Amino acid sequence: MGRHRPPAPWSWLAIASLALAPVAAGCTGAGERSIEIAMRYSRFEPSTLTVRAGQTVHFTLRNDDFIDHEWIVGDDALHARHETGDEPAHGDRPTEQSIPALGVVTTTVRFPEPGTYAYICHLPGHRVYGMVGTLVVTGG
Ligand SMILES: [Cu+2]
Repeated sequence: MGRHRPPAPWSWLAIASLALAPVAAGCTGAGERSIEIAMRYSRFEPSTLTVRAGQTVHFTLRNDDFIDHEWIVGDDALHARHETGDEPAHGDRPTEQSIPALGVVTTTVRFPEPGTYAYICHLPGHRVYGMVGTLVVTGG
């Protein structure tokens, strides 16, 4: 029969997410954690997070804005490189993600060392505007 449903509004988001960031299979279990970070009005929510060293963290990065954003997590040296760099794309490093306007990207990261790291959007002007978060990795 000619039954035809209009595409659900979430379907293209799911497709974009799959295309951008294939996520590891099996996302629940001991030593694992899921965290969602929203990008809204060019701010990260939440802007502070604490995880345990060695924990496998599944991040869902949800961009609610009509402009693109980045989520790049690491130490000061890494951020200094991104601040001055001009990489057009971030390859497939799980700690460096581009999230298109209204898109959702998933990534899985393990932070082996305790420390205080930052997650920052390095698109022009976004860091200064306040697109900065703090990730504390506590001893396992
Ligand atoms: Cu941004």
